[in-house]
Amino acid sequence: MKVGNRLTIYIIIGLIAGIVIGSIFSPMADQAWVQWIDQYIFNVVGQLFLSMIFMMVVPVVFISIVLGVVGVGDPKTLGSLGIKTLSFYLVTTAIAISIAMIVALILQPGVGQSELLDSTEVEDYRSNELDGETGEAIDQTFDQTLINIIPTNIIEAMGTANMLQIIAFAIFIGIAMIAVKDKIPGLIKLFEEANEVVMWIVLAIMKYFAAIGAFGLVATAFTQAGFGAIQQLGMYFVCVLLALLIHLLFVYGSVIKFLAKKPFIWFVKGFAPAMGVAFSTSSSSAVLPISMETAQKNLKVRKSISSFVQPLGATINMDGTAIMQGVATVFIAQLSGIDLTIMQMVTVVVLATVASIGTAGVPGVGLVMLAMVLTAVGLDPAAIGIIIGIDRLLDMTRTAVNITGDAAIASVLNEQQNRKEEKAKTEV
Ligand code: DAS
Repeated sequence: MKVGNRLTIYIIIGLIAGIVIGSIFSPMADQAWVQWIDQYIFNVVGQLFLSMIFMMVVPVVFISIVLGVVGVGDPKTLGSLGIKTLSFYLVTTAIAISIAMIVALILQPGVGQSELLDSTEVEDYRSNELDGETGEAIDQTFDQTLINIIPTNIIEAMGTANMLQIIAFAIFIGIAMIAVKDKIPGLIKLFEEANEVVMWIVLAIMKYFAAIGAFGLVATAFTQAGFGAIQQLGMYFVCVLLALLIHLLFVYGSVIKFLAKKPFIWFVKGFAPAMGVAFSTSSSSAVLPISMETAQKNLKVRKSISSFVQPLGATINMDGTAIMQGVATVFIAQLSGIDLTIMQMVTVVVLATVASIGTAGVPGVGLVMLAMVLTAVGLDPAAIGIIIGIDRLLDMTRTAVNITGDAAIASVLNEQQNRKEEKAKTEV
């Protein structure tokens, strides 16, 4: 079963219908009948779809990475693939934040809007203790993030969908399976057969529920947030979208054209189904099985590369999130009448890159990490209260960019592997 063009069209129709209907309902969101429809139709349909794809994340990621590592076949090659992957991820994220800050410095979304700092949302945010996740995220230093990569209890890691720990454990298992390959033909076959089963389920969920699920998720988001929330923060909203678009078209466009040697239109058309589901779910982790299947089936990325590069990327590579953080930091500095120094901007670039490493791709995680970035450059983290209202809408767009970056890097590494194998053939 292929993630074909017809499915892409159905998903796009679902997304557009969700945006239109949600925007129509938004001004009436306080009416009981609208709340009933939102809660018992939009939300239920959307959450059922989200739960179904979340259900598949842990088995798909674990099985795929084990098979991906076994497919690479040699720990040394795996090591070089890992170093190239991490290098590409860090460079594109740093570029993303830089683009975001330049756009915000030029368009100045926060200048002349200092009254926003006195808004009730900021007070609410300041009065509530930073909730557990935010507080924990701020406290988690870089060394703790590194130490936490190794799971002390793999069942707990899987139970809590701790993606970095699941990836680390799967890599250990894969390397061990390479070492004892001759003694375990049945185990490798078992993983291959299990992969067929879980991927069939993922595609069935996509085929039968993606369009209606995307509609439900987007309709409820726009009913609750709606375009009304954007008016007050229009320039901020425009800055984030503009920076995301620049990064998508120029950075990923160049990566695909010059490094993956593929037409960018072909890449976007092939990856569109995953981008649509990422947009509706706002979760890189939830869409991971679909983004891997789409990259393998439509972008012709080898399973061994896709299974290693994309799960890693869904957790540590979030260019879209970094872009929001770059714009938001400059926006909040401008609201506060503060001109960020070059050193502070470099701190934002480094911290936003590091911040995205330890966080799984779930809805709203970027805002949680923004608190840490703001604190580090001496800005008031409570100012997040200003942008929280429209963050759900921006989260959709930046999540689609996050997973597109992962697929772009996977395509580059796949092309490099193609050229390596062609060169080996000509030398024979
Ligand atoms: N929703 C996150 C993701 O899944 C991104 C974010 O919150 O910034 O990638």
